[in-house]
Amino acid sequence: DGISDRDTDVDPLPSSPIVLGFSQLGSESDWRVANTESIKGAAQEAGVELKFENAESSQQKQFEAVRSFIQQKVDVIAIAPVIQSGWEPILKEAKAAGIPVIISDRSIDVQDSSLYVTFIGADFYEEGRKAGKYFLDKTRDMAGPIGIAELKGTEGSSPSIERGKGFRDTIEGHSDFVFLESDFADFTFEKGKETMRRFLKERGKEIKVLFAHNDDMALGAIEAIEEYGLKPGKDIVIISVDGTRKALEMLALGKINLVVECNPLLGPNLIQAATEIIQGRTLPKRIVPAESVFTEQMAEREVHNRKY
Ligand code: GZL
Repeated sequence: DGISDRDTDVDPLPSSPIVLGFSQLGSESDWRVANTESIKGAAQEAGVELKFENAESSQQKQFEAVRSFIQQKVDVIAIAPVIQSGWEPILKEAKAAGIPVIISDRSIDVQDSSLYVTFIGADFYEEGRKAGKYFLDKTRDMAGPIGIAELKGTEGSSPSIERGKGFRDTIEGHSDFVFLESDFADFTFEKGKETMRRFLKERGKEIKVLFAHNDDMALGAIEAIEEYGLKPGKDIVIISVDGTRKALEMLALGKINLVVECNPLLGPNLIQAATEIIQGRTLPKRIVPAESVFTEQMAEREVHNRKY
């Protein structure tokens, strides 16, 4: 009968381009800028029409962006959620409109996981554990009490909550350590510098270790530490997360002692997931990008590989 036995269970890509509405949470850090560029680049390469909205760290603006994507009847919605709570109502509106949702970068706290197709993002708890393990190694020969300062990211965001928990869970039970100072600094250079200035004013040389939840805050803290007259990476052990070029340059200079990688290049994963949803494929509920750690010894080689 001449009918080909074509594989009929996967729809061919629609002739018109896929329209993806993406609510990006902000532009607070080098990581975020790299993440945005990765997503825009991957969409362009795949011929996906990207509607991009930057919420400048406002969850309310993210809700408005998602609502506008629903009104425009986009094919898929993707969200990088600034904080993990409060997402049920808007996700129910997307579900009612029959538009699939992908969560990208940070995770959300919802009872009904059918409200999104998949979450593509790092294991922040594991990143915190990596920081804790390094901290234990690095301070093994230090006499206690070892004062810790912590620059937390955005309050209520999953990376900040999970990195802090992974770090604490790894070092608890070691009585030498004491958290002297811990505060939110929104993942930005400026807030990191300002907060570290305050920590030093209050605690000075008692601070032996700084755990910064991202590179931008660590870079700000380095300036505050040098202004104060101490040597970052020497007088204060500094651990950071992300793996940006600027942080690896500080690592090579010995001003940061460990950078835990958090990969921002999620664009290809996100575009692939959106395409597969439109093709009617089923996706895993969770997609975790590969990532490692950078030590001082690795810095020289690695700093030249950084794309962001
Ligand atoms: C982590 C990401 C965090 C980065 C920060 O996936 O959400 O937000 O660690 C960024 O640099 O601001």
